[in-house]
Amino acid sequence: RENVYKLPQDFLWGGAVAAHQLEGGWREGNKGISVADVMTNGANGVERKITEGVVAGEYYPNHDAIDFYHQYKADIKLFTEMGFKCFRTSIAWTRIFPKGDEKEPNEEGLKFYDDLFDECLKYGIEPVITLSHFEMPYHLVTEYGGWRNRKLIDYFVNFATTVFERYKDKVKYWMTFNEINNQTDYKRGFSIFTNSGIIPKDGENVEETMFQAAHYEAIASALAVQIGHKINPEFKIGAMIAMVPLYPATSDPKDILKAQRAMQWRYWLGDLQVLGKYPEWLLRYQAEHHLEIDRTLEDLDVLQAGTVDYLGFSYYMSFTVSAHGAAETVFAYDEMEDLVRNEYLPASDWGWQIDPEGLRYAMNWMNDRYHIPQFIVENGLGAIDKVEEDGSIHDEYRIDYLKKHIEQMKLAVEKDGIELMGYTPWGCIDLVSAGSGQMDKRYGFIYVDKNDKAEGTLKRSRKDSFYWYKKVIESQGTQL
Ligand code: P53
Repeated sequence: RENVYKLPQDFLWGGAVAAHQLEGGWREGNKGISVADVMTNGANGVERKITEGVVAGEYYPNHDAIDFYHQYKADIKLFTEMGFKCFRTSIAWTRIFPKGDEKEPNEEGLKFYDDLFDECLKYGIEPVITLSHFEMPYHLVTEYGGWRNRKLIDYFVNFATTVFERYKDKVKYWMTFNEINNQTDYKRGFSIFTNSGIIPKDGENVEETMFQAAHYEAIASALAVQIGHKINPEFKIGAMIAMVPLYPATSDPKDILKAQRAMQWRYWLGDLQVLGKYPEWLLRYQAEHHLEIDRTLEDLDVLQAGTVDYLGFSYYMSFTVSAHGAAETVFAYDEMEDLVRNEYLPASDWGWQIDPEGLRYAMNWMNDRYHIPQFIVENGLGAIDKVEEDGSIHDEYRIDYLKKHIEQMKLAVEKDGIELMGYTPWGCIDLVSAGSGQMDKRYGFIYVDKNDKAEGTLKRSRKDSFYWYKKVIESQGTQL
């Protein structure tokens, strides 16, 4: 490998978003209804509601979002001004297959992404594309029960094949499922719905359902990887994992073991996609708990044959676990019960513990385990921004957060020798929060004039971090 121990010349600096969080235009161009279209706004500490279809009188922030659907040209110009080398977004599945189970794609949706990618390429910006980012067709939920159903594999593969074929000369970097491992925290309705379109039924063993859904998704991902490589051998197709390292609360061996098992619990979907196989502990766990999973021998071959080219991941925070809480030290790890505060770390206003060194730790942990290139496809600080009288926005807290994380990212590359493809901070332009549905939880370098009550002109303006990030890219990360 050339350029080892420094950021490569072609390092992909950029920014990341997802279709449903910024496009709006929820009924335009024949778009169908997605799972994001039936989620209301929440607030800090208040979960979003998942309604039965779109209900009159409720507010659904993703419907209009920041109107990127109509304003993308001007927004991409702003990304260009910052010097972006890449732009990570997703293709809204419902623009291409409005219901999800059609045979033929919707041409208007395909055309929209042709234009969007052309606009990026015009400025030398590489599109980095997630296939499924919390926005699967809602019809697949109501008709098929979401990813409980093996049929979803075919529908996803049809979608993936369609867009691989269509954009094979425009897009080289792909990811299959966004934060596929969120659902290991299956007790949280949000995760299992946004990942897999699952609304638990009364009396359902949701843990079993989660294992089934995740299995089908891993198969769908592995098939997509194989098909993608046939369509264009140059494609780089990655997994996308929410990386939140879990630390032991103390040096008590019980805590150490708990933290180790918590890491295994949270990252086995990485094993499926990167190593192409189930870890032994998980097979044993499923057998012991009499979980019945539809998993054929052929499936296991597919997994093995469809391992990913790189590991994309998001990194925002770390967690700390204790074996001294409600649950005894067992194999299972329960995110609702086992987490404790880490007294060494500050937290954001939303309680996300800020831990730059955890990024370096996490990158090393993944490298030791997987030995494949990494791509930081999300990182950032959600915060309330204040617009001054003169229109300026002094977001030094955001600059401070990103600067410290980039420092650790560089150490992981320069001192630890990790191969890193790029860095795309989350929400490079303000958008709708996935977790809370808020606009006022902002991540952007670019401010968008719209608030939690849907008021505002949608006008875009540059925050202090905009000028700062431009300099970071220009100096290849040396001027922080
Ligand atoms: P929001 C939880 C934990 C870590 C990342 O999140 C998460 C979540 C889900 O809330 O999601 C990712 O908007 C996700 C993005 C999301 C971003 O992180 O809740 O891939 O869609 O917007 C930030 O502040």
